[in-house]
Amino acid sequence: MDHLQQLVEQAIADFGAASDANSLEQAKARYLGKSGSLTDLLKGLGKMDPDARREAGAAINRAKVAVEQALEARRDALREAALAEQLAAEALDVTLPGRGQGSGGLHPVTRTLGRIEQLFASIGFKVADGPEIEEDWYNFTALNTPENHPARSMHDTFYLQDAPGVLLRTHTSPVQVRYMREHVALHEGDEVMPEIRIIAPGRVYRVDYDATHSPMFHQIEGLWVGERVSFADLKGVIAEFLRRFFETDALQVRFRPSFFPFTEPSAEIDFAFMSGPNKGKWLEIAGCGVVHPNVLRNGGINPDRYTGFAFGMGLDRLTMLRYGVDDLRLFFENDLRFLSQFR
Ligand code: 2U9
Repeated sequence: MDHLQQLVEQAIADFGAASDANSLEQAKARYLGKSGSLTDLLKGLGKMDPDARREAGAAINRAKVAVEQALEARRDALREAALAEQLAAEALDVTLPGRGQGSGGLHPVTRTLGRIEQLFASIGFKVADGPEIEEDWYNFTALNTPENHPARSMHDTFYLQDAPGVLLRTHTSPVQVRYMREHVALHEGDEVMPEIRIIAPGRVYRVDYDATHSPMFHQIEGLWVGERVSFADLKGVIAEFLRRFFETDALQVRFRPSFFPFTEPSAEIDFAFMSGPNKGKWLEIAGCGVVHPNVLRNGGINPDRYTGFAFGMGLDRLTMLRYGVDDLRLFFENDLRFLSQFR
C-alpha cells in the first residue's frame, strides 16, 4: 500500500475513533490543518519538477478529497447520534393518562351558610344583603349607637381615607336597617305591614387579629318584625335553629342578660350538648334581643304598633364548633391540606 493510501486509511480510522465534535476537529487538524500531513505534502509540491508535480499533485488531491469526505460523513454521524441521544433523554410518553383536574369543593364557611339559609328558609326567613362599604349612619347611628360609643373608635372600625362617614361595616345589622326602610316604602298605605322575617349573612370587618379574631369575619343576623312578635318567639326560633344545626335534640339553651345598644332587653345565648365529648360545657353562640324602639323608628316602623326581635351569630364560630376547628385563621389561609378535608 502506498504512502497516501495509508494516510487516508489512518485518517478514516482516527475520525471513526473521535466520539464527539471536539475530538473530530482535533483529528481533522492533524491532516488538513495548517501543518497537517496532507497540507505539508501539498506544500512540498513546489520543490518538484513539473512532471512529477502534476502526478503527485493529482494523487494528493484525490487523497485530500477522500479525507474530506470521511470527515463530513463522521460529522453527520456524530450529529445524528447527539440528536438521537437528546430525543431519548427528553422522551415524552404521550400515551400516559393525564394528571386530571382535582375536584374542588365549597369552603367550610360557605357550606355552613348554605345549611343555615336552608334551615331558616324552612321557617319563613328570606335572605337579605347589602354593601360591605357602608355609611356611618346605617352602621351605627340608625342602630342607636351613640356618637361616643367605643365601637366607633379607630381601634375597632376601619374607616375609609378621604371619605368622611364611610367605613367597612362592623356587623351585618345595617342590612336590616336598609331592608326595613325599603319594606316600609314598598307597603306604604297598606292596612297592615306584612311581617319582616330575614337573615342577613356576610363579611364584616373589625380591627382585631388573633386565634379567635380575624379582621374580616362572617356574621349571620336575623330579624323578625310584626304585630305581637315577642321574646318568647325569639327563644323558640333560636332553640329550634340550634337543635337542627347541630342535628341533636340533646341540647340545652340558656339566655343570659346582656346589653346591646340596638336591642332592649338583650341577652347572650349559650348552649350545651347533653352527650358527647363536650357534654355539659356551656358554649357562647349568639347575642339577641327585642329590637329597640329607636331602631324600629329609624327603619321607618312605628314601635307602638310593631315589635320585633333580632339576633347575631358568628358564622365562622358556628363552623368551628360544628367541625371541631380550633383556629379561626385556618379558614382564611387557603391551605388546600386544610380545605380539602371538607370536600
Ligand atoms: C337590627 C336590630 C337589631 C343584631 C344583634 C347581636 C345581638 C350580637 C354578636 C354575635 C357574635 C356579633 O358576630 S358577633 O361577635 N351579635 O350579639 N346582634 S342582637 O341586632 C340587630 C340587628 C339589626 C335592625
